[in-house]
Amino acid sequence: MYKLDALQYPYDALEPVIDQKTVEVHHGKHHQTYVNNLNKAIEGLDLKEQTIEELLRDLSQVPDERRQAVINHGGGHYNHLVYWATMTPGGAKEPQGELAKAIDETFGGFEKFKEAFEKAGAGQFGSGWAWLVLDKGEMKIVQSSNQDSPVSKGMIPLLVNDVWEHAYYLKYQNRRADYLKEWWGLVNWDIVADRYAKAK
Ligand code: MN3
Repeated sequence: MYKLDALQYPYDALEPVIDQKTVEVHHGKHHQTYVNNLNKAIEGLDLKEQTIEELLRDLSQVPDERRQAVINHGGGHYNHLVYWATMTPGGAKEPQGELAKAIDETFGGFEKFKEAFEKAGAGQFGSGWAWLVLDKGEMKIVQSSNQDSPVSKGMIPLLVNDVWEHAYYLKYQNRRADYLKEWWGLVNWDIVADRYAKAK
């Protein structure tokens, strides 16, 4: 059984970039529903106790007829955990140290990185995610559709933005690009740096 922990911050903590109502529904309803449906998807299976990340890293543990449900709802659980974690209020407002160096070397600077990341988010057709990942040690921006998670492809997520409409629609309606731009104000780069240090 997986369970959804409370956020590390109150529902209004991401204001004004993401309004309280959106966070309330996104965490309390959408995310909670993924957890509930994940538990239904694995009900009765003889799986070892493991984190959701470990489960998604090795989907061969899941029988064929349940696998897509675990990808959808397990991905829905895990992807949101990364999303909430990297938006924790406080922390550095831009990358520092080793992380900053890697971003500069890979993307030609922080501004260029942001541009490429926003492009990935805006260019994701329909529902999905924009990610900064390490793929076999190489830093990359990738997209994923629906609740597909890069961990199932062996990548290590460092940062993610949710571009499903439920993440921004109440405040931004069809203006996904504005949400992507404003969202930088929420990223806690200390947490991303920590993830990077652990991933290396
Ligand atoms: Mn979402």
